Amino acid sequence: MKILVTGGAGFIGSNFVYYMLDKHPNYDIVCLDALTYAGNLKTLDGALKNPKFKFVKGDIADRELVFDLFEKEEFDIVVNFAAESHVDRSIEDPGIFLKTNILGTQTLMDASRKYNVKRYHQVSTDEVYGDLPLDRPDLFFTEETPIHTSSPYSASKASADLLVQAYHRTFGLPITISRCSNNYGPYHFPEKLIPLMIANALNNKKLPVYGEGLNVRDWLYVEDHCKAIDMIIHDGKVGEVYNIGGHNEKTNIYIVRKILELLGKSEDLITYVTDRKGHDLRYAIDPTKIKNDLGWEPDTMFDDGIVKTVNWYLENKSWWEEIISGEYQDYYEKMYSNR
Ligand code: NAD
Ligand code: TDX
Repeated sequence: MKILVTGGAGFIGSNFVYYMLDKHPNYDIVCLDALTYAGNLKTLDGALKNPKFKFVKGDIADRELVFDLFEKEEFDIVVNFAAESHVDRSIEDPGIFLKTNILGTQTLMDASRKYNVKRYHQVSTDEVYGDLPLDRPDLFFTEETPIHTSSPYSASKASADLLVQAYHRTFGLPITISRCSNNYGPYHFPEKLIPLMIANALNNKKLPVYGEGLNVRDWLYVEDHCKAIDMIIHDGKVGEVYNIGGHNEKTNIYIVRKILELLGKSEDLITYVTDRKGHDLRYAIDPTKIKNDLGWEPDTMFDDGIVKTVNWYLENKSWWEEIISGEYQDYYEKMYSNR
């Protein structure tokens, strides 16, 4: 079995590469990644030592490169993680989100059609469903919830999902789609809530909480997402969408306080800043379908996962310190100074 993992130098893609090399030692894994600001080859150091793993630098929207790669490698399965993934950046500059997330997906599917890939799996997000009200804890996203997006990021992901479903219906491309809730764990890029708060707290910098910190996210340990995708590409039904989430809803302020507590830092570091434009209130996944159909359930509960994550950032300071010392400084200045 040969699997193409796009975006494998990013957060979830790299965790998936390690998960698959460990779980299926006889599979060949090829990673295609453009190494944008969010991609980091050092993250794949361990995988690069494995003869069953190969890294190719390239853009998923580069047709010539993608078609050449598919011709040469004859993939059985494609798992597309490659994306622009940060909502705040999509509010600043939507264009690259449309190019990578929509046209990149199209390019990969065109190549999958031409070279008869047996399964094209699209890694999507719960953000395609929009948000839920804070005062209706009885409501959850199911696979039937209508697409209803808020940010240029989520609109680009939803566009890609619709295109993936159209390629299945029109061309018979054997696709599956997964829509997961917020992930956390090792190799999470420090522009996102949890690693940003850990890095800032360790550097005794202010922790910028948007609005009142009452927005709710449904957090899943990254390895449980990888396990779900592995199950879907092997046993999922072609043409289907699977929601992934572990019923773990927390307000942002709860997360920030928990991180401060685990690091033994003062809550005086918290600062409330101007809210994100169009800020989604609450995400909450109903994972009944993947539980019933594939037997998936999460292994890591939040109280353990957050301790493991904080410890990982303590033990791997060089990984994130190098990232935040570079162009990230300009990004941080632009997004957070005078906010
Ligand atoms: P990330 O930003 O950490 O990583 C994205 C990776 O894609 C990087 O390695 C980057 O270099 C690569 N990439 C970007 N543009 C590319 C291009 N044009 N060609 C090739 N490679 C390119 O993102 P992540 O958090 O790991 O998210 C991975 C996927 O999972 C995305 O599709 C995202 O929408 C989805 N998702 C993420 C979450 C989450 O909580 N992070 C939750 C649900 C779904
Ligand atoms: O500095 C911050 N302060 C803050 O209050 C940051 C970076 C975030 N927040 C808030 C905004 C959100 O309510 O924390 C929450 C989480 O923010 P992000 O980490 O940016 O994640 P989110 O916007 O929820 O999107 C994530 O989950 C779904 C991923 O980045 C997406 O790629 C995925 O699809």
